[in-house]
Amino acid sequence: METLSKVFEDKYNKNVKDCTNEEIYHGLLSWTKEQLKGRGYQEGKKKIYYISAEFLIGKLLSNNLINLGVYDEVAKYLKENGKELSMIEEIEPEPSLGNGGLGRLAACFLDSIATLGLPGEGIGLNYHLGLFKQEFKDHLQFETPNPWIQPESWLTDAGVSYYVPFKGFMLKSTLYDIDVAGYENKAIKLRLFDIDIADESIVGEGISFDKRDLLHNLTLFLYPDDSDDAGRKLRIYQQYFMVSNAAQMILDEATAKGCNLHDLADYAVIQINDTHPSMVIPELIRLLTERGIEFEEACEIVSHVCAYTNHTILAEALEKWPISYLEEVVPHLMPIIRKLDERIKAKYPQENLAIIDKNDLVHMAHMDIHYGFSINGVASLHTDILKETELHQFYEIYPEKFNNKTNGITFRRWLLHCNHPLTEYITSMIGDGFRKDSFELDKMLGFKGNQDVLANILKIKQDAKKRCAEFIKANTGEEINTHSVYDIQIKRLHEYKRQQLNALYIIDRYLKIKAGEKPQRPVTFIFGAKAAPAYVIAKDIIHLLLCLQELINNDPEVSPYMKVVMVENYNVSAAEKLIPACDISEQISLASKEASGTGNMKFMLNGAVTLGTMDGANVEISQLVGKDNIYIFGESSEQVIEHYEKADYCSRDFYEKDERIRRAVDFIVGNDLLSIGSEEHLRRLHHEIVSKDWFMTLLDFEDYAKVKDQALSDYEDRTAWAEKMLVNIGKAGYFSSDRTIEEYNRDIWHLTPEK
Ligand code: B1H
Repeated sequence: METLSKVFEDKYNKNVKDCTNEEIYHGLLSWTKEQLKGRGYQEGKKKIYYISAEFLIGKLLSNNLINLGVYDEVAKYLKENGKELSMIEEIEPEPSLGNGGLGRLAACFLDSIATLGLPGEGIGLNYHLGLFKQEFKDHLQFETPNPWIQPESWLTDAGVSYYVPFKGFMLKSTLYDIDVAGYENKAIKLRLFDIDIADESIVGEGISFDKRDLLHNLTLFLYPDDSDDAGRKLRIYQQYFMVSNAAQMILDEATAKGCNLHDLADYAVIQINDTHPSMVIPELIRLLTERGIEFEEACEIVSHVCAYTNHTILAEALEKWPISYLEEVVPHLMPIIRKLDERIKAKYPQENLAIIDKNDLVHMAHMDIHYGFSINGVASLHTDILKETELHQFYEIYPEKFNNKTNGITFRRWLLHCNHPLTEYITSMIGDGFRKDSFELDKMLGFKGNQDVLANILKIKQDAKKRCAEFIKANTGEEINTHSVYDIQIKRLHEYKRQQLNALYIIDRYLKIKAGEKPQRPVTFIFGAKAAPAYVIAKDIIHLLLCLQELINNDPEVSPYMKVVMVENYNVSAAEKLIPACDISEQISLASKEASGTGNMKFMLNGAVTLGTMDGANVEISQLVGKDNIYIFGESSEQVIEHYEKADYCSRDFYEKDERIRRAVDFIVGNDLLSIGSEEHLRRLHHEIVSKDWFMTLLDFEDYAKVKDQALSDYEDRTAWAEKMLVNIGKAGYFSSDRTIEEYNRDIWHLTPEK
């Protein structure tokens, strides 16, 4: 710790004892950056370039210290000098370069790529204001900018820039790097492109800004709202800026290593994370032909370099850009995209395989599938649905391209960092091998039936719940009972994720308590969710949850038995505080709609029991833990897909026939809530549920309520519950992103790990 002490002396001319927490944070930041650089980077002839519009990396200080293997030493050193590392962590701003699971997955993957010693990097954009910060006022969501970049930060100017051509102008990029430490291994880089002239002062009220002022707005926000034409075009500008920089850099790096472009696939493999980076395909072809390669050969080369991951089957998220937009933003790509389309049409005339459809829309995913060598889904059920339904026509012509890569999470952040007590306890039981080989967690299962171990696991959970209650108090002002069951649903707000189903259960329980049915143990229903700024119904659901919070928590007859808390500005840091404390993990999407989910894995690893549908990775979780250790409800994905095909689901039938459902749904527009909230929002939501309910909330309500009641009653047998917790922890090894990345490398990337 001598070099660290010296940092404080050199930087502030003070002993660490006399430094403020801010000074200590900045001292640690520069010291840690030096340590990372000193470790060196994973190198190799062939490299994986993981291109993604989102990297939801979270705060980096503690994670870097853990991966550098110095966390305990630094914490001890600070303690000896009267400082708390956990307080220093609070100083760090959280970058918000992602929305949710897709961005967080990319961040977990970088951690695992570095840890496994694979040469690679992430490529994305340096959004100055990231995703918006969420604020609640009058029980509504408001959005404000989240400026996270400070004069001293984890970003390092790489001294690299490129010119990116748009119609009528060029933009010069600047490249910033963030080092991502491997766990007890060298680092890799996250490379974020930016423009120097981005100007935060153009942001007006909330997060409004001139969407056409491209010279100043290009890298201001992550996915600014795409509810209008200007917003959608800005997205295309951002995407092209990202991939043109990436393609130029990839070709430069390969050439510098001796690549003659014909052999590009020996130097580079590109993983296209959803369709946001799909323009990298025509852009690479454009650059290769500019450098003297024939068009046909350029197509061939690119088809051996690019691989595509699909993260969703929701139609609105599968990008289809009007030709007119592309002509306006990147006219030089259109001749290439047209040729790519013609080649396909010549071979496969079916409309549903076309890149350009009869409405002049460019299907980005179709381009990826035709011109990439691999396409993968993110959980076994999701990949099956892609093959059998959504992308069946492609599976028929390219069966060999399809493969599954079930998502994973990095245990460094989602166990070692966020849950020190559990990590230490597991280590005391089975040693520390699980930190590098996650499957060793399986050894925990040997302690099933051991009363001491079960008691310890319950104690660790109880302590986590106490810490979490403090966080909730600070965030929401609400006091919660630490002996209540913590039932948690934290994820983006979307109708398919069905926060509204959970809300209906809460209303039903409230009505029961009002009618005199007092449960033996209280439950705290905890939510955290941001709604896309233009997603009206999602915002209405937030409104409902906040109104329920107000009503229930202030009703002395009910609040001893249940409370509702909606955490404001849910983000990675909040997740780290909530997940260790969770008893019941809500994973209640309509079956077939959640491609994988990764929160489900984080909860399981921290000893929560899942209440979920047979959707996404819940299916694999249930296979691993067995039916006694998970609560499954609702219709299967086959049944749901059939409902959509036959268009035979009618929510109004459920509403009219089922008294219990009708009472809960009508409560949304009853006097209790109308006296708290806004009539416009509540009525619109009520109407949506009764007359549309696109994600079949009412269909699954009864089973959900039954199974949830069962889980809450099983919770009372504390020993039996602790066994369920133990099994969930022990079986979580499969969901390490190290396993996922090993599979990507084995089946798709074929890189040689550095020892
Ligand atoms: C996932 C997205 C996504 N899938 C469009 N797709 C976006 C699509 O702003 N946009 O335009 C943003 C995000 N995100 C998530 O990916 C899935 O819903 C999860 O089920 C999955 O676990 C995660 C990682 O694979």
